[in-house]
Amino acid sequence: AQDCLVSNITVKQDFDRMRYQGTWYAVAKKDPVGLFLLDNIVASFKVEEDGTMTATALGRVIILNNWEMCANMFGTFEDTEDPAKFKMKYWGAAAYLQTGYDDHWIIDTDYDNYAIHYSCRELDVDGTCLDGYSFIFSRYPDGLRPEDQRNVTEKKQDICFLGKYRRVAHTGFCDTA
Ligand code: AZE
Repeated sequence: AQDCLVSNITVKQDFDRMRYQGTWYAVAKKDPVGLFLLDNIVASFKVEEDGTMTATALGRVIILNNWEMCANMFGTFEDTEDPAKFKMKYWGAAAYLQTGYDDHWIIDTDYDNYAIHYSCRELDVDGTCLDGYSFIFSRYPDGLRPEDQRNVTEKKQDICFLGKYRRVAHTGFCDTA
């Protein structure tokens, strides 16, 4: 969307939740306002027997008085009329973690290598996104394949977050949590 209107952002056509299942490593992220997952972010998606999509996520966080820990998060996805747009209800394994209800849009994915996620938490009065976050996911912890990078950059621009991403390190911090 050249105009950056959230309502003009296009998502993956005919999104197939079955093929989206399994492990995705966050390789880059655009942060929202406030507390957020820092790094070592790994998400795992699953389609339940009744067809509902669910996910777990791990990631390093710093909460309260500079307490560093691995957040163990859960999410359930509510379907909308668009198969690639969900509402995600999420919560932490521990009560002091975050709970929320966010948009969860799959902008693009080839299911086997990369995925671009988008969530706008707050719309501005002009219809652009005032507060949002996004993850670039890869099936590999080392990053994106070179052949996927151009497309991912294009999509970052389409969602008006180009230049706002930071690389997500994978150091093994959450590997035994
Ligand atoms: C996501 C992948 C699918 C499952 C979930 C995700 C989001 C999780 C958060 C967690 C924030 C935790 C904080 C704790 C102090 C999109 C990665 C649940 C937003 C800030």
